[in-house]
Amino acid sequence: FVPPEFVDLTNCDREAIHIPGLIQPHGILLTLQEPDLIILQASQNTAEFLGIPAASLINHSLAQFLNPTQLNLLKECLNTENIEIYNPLNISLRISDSTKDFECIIHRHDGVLILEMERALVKDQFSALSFYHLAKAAIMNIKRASNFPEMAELLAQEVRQITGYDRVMIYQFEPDESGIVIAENKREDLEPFLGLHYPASDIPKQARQLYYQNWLRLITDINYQPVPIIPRNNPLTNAPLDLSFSVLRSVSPIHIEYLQNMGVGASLCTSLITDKKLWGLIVCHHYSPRYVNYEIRKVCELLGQVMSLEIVNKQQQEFEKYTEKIKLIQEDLKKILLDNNVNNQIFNEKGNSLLELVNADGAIIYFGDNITLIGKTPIKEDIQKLVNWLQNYNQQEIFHINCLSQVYPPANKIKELASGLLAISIFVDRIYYQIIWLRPEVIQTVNWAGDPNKPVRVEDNGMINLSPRRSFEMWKETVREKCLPWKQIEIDAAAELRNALMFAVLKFYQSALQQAA
Ligand code: BLA
Repeated sequence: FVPPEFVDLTNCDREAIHIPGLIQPHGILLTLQEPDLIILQASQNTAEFLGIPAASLINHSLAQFLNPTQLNLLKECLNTENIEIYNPLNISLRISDSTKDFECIIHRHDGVLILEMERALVKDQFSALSFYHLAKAAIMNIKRASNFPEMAELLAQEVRQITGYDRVMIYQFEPDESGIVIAENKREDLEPFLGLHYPASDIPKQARQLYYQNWLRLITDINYQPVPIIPRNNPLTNAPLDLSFSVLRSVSPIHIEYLQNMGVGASLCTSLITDKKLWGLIVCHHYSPRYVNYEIRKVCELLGQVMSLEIVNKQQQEFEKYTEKIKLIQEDLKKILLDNNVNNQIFNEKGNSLLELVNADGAIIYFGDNITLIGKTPIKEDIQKLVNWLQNYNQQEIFHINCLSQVYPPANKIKELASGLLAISIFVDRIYYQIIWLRPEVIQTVNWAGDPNKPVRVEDNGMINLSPRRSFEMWKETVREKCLPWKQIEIDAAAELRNALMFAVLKFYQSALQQAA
């Protein structure tokens, strides 16, 4: 793993974001050795919160700051297996003559007890309702949705109402780990991000892995000064303290720069996890610093978890609906094939259905030497060359590819219409019967979030600046001359149409033979 100071674009996904050695300054972090609660490490901002410098706390027991009732409460909680269920613990520390109230969030990791304390706030309008009431009302509202897009919209709306953030987005990952904002609820004057597409590198692999394990993170003030933990290493492991499950973990400086470029002041982000996979995120942005207490964060996390289950259900339903639609189209096309003589005008009335069957933008019907074009296709001359190439070099019954230029270089000239293709072929009596579906380059089909005309900033020392713009440039490279991948259901639909075509062709030959005899 690479420490933040050595991160560049080539090793961005290896930045060790779980061991920054730093926390955000809106709370303090202590690591304790059980059972005597000896303080092993402390964040350097303890003086500000407790009036005692971090160095003076180390090797002392936390117990001296707790009255017997509080100490018993903490010990009782530490005796249970799942200590997290007690979070947040309301703890009052006795320091000199005064007491200080904290919301204390505890978990065990790396062999130590990690205790994070945030100032207990006087309840504001957002936290006046209990966890239970907030969550219940939101879930009831979201469940009213009659379809999946509506559900995502209601989720964004509820989360915004509960958190008071300026913008709440539901961000869904694509199979290539790039992502789309599929729902948004925002302050009216803000520019919308709905429908925009972002490259996978904006949320690198290790971050996605961490968000799969830990459902929630908060940045209360983008312009914060990170606070070091001393000593940096966990004395029990002699390695940097693992903050994967910490609530105060300091965020990657690259991501901070990203948010600064977006003009964001605070962010809150909850995972959506389905089928053991990070499906998406609920991303909240505020345009000035914003703190929400642990309870509100937990409501968001719970909504994320409930939604994750609902997403699986709804997606299954949508998938079944889609399968049903394809089936109907398929039946229709099969009937045409079986009721008519095979010729390349056969689908003339059903061009759209033929495209919809596999979600393509263009199609070529090549029966014998006749070509019929449907939808968006290159000019005939380019098509003839493509068909020749297919017949000479690619005689598979079903062939699909999402980067045609990799195997057929002249495709780079027609990438706007044919970056990828799906083809079914039948070869009978020296005659080809082919249907070839085409898809355009993905870059033409997505609504990406970047201005391609803006130059990439280059630093004085020649290093390329790490910015969202630059990551977009990188993403464009990864999708160059590629179409969206063909889904299995689409390939299967094509295969089934090939069976029907085969049947129709054979029937045609059989009757011709019978007539001849
Ligand atoms: C993290 N990047 C993130 C997160 C989001 C995004 C949502 C999760 C953390 C959070 O905000 O709380 C990206 N934010 C977006 C996107 C939208 C948005 C796409 O609002 C769309 C509207 N980021 C880069 C590049 C690198 C990078 C080039 O653009 C690396 C070279 C890194 N992003 C990066 C890292 C994290 C991150 C390291 C993890 C931050 C952390 O948790 O420490």
